[in-house]
Amino acid sequence: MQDLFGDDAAGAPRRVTLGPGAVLLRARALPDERQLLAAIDEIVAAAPFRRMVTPGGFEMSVAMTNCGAAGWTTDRHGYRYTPLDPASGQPWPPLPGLFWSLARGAAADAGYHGFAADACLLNRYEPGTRLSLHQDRNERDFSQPIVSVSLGLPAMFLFGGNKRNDKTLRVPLRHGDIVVWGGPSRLFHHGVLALKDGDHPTLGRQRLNLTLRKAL
Ligand code: MD6
Ligand code: FE
Repeated sequence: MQDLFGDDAAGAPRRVTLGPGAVLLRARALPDERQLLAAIDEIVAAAPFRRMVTPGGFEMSVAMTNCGAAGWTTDRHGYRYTPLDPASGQPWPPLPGLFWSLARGAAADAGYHGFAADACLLNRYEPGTRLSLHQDRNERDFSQPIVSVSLGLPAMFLFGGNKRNDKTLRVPLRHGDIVVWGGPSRLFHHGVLALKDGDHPTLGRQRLNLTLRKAL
């Protein structure tokens, strides 16, 4: 049994299969930590985190922003990718080369060769915030995987199946972990439980998540 649930033991696997086509690469982003955080600061200076509104009229608890050729947004009119940041009317900040290359490398490690991200959604969780079970299906090409980078406080990730009420696996995600999924699990439902309070050495009382996609 792989160590999905407990604390990292010495020699715990750095690569864990979560489901068909879905792989957790523990600590895969750690060598790039400092440059990632510097790039995030630049993005957020140009396109600040904001709480978006769902088509149903609810303000999301998780704050979001984007970089790349298109950014994921939601408002009263629906979920979609837009080339401009609706808050500024300007293009989203460019996708940093490091994001592109890290996503390409992690995808290749998981068996997806030639991944070329063109968009990145940044999520910011503060204690108590959560992301309810959803599918990522606003991208044009479901043959391409999504690469997800976790930074800051740990979170409990829920990884389900094609049906909303399929049983979910609980996966603790920690600073530096990368999850790659595509293929048969590309449209699996997933979510994040309410973030527990804590104080991360570099990020303080928050968790950041980057999801790199080929949206267009
Ligand atoms: C998060 N992640 O980890 C939320 N979506 O904060 C996602 O919603 C997600 O990790 C698609 C693919 C990978 C993900
Ligand atoms: Fe998602």
